[in-house]
Amino acid sequence: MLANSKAYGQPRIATSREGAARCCSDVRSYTCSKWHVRGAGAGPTRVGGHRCRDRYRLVVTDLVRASGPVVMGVLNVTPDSFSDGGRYADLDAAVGHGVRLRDAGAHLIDIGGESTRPGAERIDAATEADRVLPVIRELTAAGVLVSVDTSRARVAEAALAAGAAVVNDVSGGLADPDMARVVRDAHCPWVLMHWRGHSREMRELATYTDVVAEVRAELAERIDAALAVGVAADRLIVDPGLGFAKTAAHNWELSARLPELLDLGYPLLFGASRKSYLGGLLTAPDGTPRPTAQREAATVATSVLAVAAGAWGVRVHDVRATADALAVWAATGRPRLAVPSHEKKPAQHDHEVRR
Ligand code: PMM
Repeated sequence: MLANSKAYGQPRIATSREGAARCCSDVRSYTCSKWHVRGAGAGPTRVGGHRCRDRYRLVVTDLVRASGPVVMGVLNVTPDSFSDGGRYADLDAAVGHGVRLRDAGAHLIDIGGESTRPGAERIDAATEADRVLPVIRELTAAGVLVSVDTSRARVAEAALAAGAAVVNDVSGGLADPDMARVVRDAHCPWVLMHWRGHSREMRELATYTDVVAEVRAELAERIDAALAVGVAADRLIVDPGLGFAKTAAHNWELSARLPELLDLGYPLLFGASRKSYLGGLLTAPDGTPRPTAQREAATVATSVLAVAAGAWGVRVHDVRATADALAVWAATGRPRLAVPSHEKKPAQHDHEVRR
C-alpha cells in the first residue's frame, strides 16, 4: 500500500543544499527570482573528474520543493507530435526554441523524441536517442534546465549523461522495467505519468468506472513500485496523463477532482496544453473542433485552475502565456480553489531514511 506516499510536505531545503554543497562544490546554480526556483547549472557536474552522483540535489530541492508553480516548456523534436511535430527537427531550430522557452519563463524544457499522440507508431530507441541527445547537450551547455520525455531506460540513461536533470516518463515506469533502476541510480526527479498502454492501443484502454479513483489507485501502484526499487520518495512527481487512455469526459473529470490526486501527497504536474479535449470544447458553429494553435486561452485557463487547485507545475507549449497568467495569479495572492491535503498536515518523512 501507500506507506511512504506523503512525500510532498515540509521542505528540507537547508539540509539538501548543505548536502549539495558538500557533494557538488562546483555546482553552478541560477536563480529565477520570480518563482524562487533554482536549478543545476550548465553541463554535468563533476567532482574530482567524476560525474557527481548527486548532482540533482539542487534540482530536487528547488524544483520538486518549489514554492511557486513550475512551468515546463514542451519541445518535441519529432516529425509527428500533435502540436509542434516537425517544427524543431533541425538542431538549431530546436535549441533556439528551447532557449526562447526558457527566456519566456520556463523553469524546465521537456525534450521528447517520440510522438505519444493517440495512434502513433513507435520508433526505435536509437532513432529516439539520435533526436534528443544533441538538443539536450546544446541546451544544457547553454545553461538551460532540461527534462527528457521518454519511457525507455536506455534513452533516459543517455539523456542524463548528456545533461538532462529530470526524467519525464509518460508510462510511469511501466513501459520499461529498467527505468526505475536508472532513475534510482541517477537520484534524479522522475515524473510518473498515469498510463495504460502505448499510443496505438490507448484509445481502447479508456474504460473506467470512476476515472479519478482508478487513476489515483494506478498512480499509487506506480509510486509503490518506484519506492520498492529504492527510488527516493522526494524525487517523484505524479501526473494524471490527460489524453492518455482518457476521453474528453475523463479529462474534465480529472481536472475537476484534482484534489483527490493531490491527496496522494506528491507534487503533481498537469499537462493539458493544446490537447484535443480543449479543441472539442471550443467547437465552431458547424461542430468543427478548434485547431491546435488556437487553444491557447483555454490552455492558460487550465494552467491557472490546476495551480490554484494545488498543482506543482504545468507542462505547456506557449510558455509566455501561461507564465504571464501565473504571474497574475501570484500577484493576486496565490488564491487557492482548495487546500491540498499535503498542506493540511505535515508529511511523515519516513521516506527520508531510505536515502
Ligand atoms: N503529454 C504529452 C507528452 N508528454 N508528459 C507528461 N508528464 N504529461 C503530459 O500530459 C504529456 C507528457 C503529449 O503532448 P505533446 O505531444 O504536446 O508533447
